[in-house]
Amino acid sequence: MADRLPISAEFLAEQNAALEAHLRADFEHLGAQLERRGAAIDRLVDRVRGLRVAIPTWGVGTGGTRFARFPIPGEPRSIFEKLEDCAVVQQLGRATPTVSPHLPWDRVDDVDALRRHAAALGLGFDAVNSNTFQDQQGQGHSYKYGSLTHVDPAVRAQAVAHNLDCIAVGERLGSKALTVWIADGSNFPGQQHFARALDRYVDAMREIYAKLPDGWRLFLEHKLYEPALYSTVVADWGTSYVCAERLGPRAQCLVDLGHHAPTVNVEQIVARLIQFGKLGGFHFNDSKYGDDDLDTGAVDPFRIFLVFNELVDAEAREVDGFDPAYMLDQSHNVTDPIESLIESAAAVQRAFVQALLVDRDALGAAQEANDPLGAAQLLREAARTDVEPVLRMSRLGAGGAIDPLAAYRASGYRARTAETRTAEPTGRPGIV
Ligand SMILES: [Mn+2]
Repeated sequence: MADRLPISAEFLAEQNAALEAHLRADFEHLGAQLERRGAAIDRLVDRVRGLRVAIPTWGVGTGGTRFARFPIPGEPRSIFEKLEDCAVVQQLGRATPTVSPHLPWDRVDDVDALRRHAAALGLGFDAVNSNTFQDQQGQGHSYKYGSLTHVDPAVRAQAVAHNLDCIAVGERLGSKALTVWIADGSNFPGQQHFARALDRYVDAMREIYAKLPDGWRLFLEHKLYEPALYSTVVADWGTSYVCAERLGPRAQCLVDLGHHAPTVNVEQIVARLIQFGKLGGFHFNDSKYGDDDLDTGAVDPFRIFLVFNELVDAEAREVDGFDPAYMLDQSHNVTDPIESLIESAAAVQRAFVQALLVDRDALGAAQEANDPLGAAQLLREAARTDVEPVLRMSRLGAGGAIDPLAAYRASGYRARTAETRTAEPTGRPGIV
């Protein structure tokens, strides 16, 4: 029972009351416009309300670069406080009811207490993320030269054991998936044997896959480069696909939008993975140069629209087994993470609704008729539709804030946490 919500219902009602009349007028106007295009606005509200985007626990801490991190007052110091911040995002935006935990950063003695704490805040748990990209205190073997692909079987065994532990904790939290991203690779030509390293990865992942509980999926997250700067073992979607295929039907590929070469056509990768039955889910973010982990839609909102265009297309075609998991994966270096997460979840919703507006019959006809401009125009028409009233009405109906960012700023939440969270953080705040 969600009985410990951080923002009071009275405050929310007050905030919404000031905006509701204008929202209803805007909604009616947009509804009439969309009706002329054959779309029912109430249906869009229902659809967006059904969209769920998980928040990573590390996303509510201030991120940083390899140069510096600039913490803000009132940052969460523990997983319990991180969940409180996640609850604010969910309470106001109503798009993010689950949290994706990370081990060992979120390790606690009493896992059941953590689950109860989340439930009291109106939150559940999404995919568990393992970490074999850094060494932990007291760890037997170092991951300096790799984890699941390390040349030493003892290191690989330790990394496998950690992933199995993540599954065990995830089961008690109510998770249904394990996401594995490894930092393994090399910094020098010749340092690592490409084929042997990948063989070791598949063998180690087989051990993890074999222990997946019923109903669980295993997500393989590829990444082009970094922290390894010459080669990465699971560098691209093709490698990821082959590994997922070798592991079995419950292994699927996870697409982090920032984990590709800058010129790669990500929406086409998405389409391919859908076609091959291996699209597991997403880590949403945006980027200009590399894995920048900027806010979703901040740099190129058309790109996320094009990704959702593929997702909505797959759904419309009722592709067998199509059930991608959505999560934000960002590093908030210069913003209040709560604000970034609120806006990013809305960016995902916006792209989804706009993609729903694409006239798929007309698009198919334009493709068959070799009408490039006509096809592109159908996408542009959908992408430039201001669907904000749909998002706002969806939030209002779900008990959230019509304008979640404004409500958050008016709530004084961060100032309150700055007063209460005064001691030094015990854990790592965000990704650096
Ligand atoms: Mn990611």
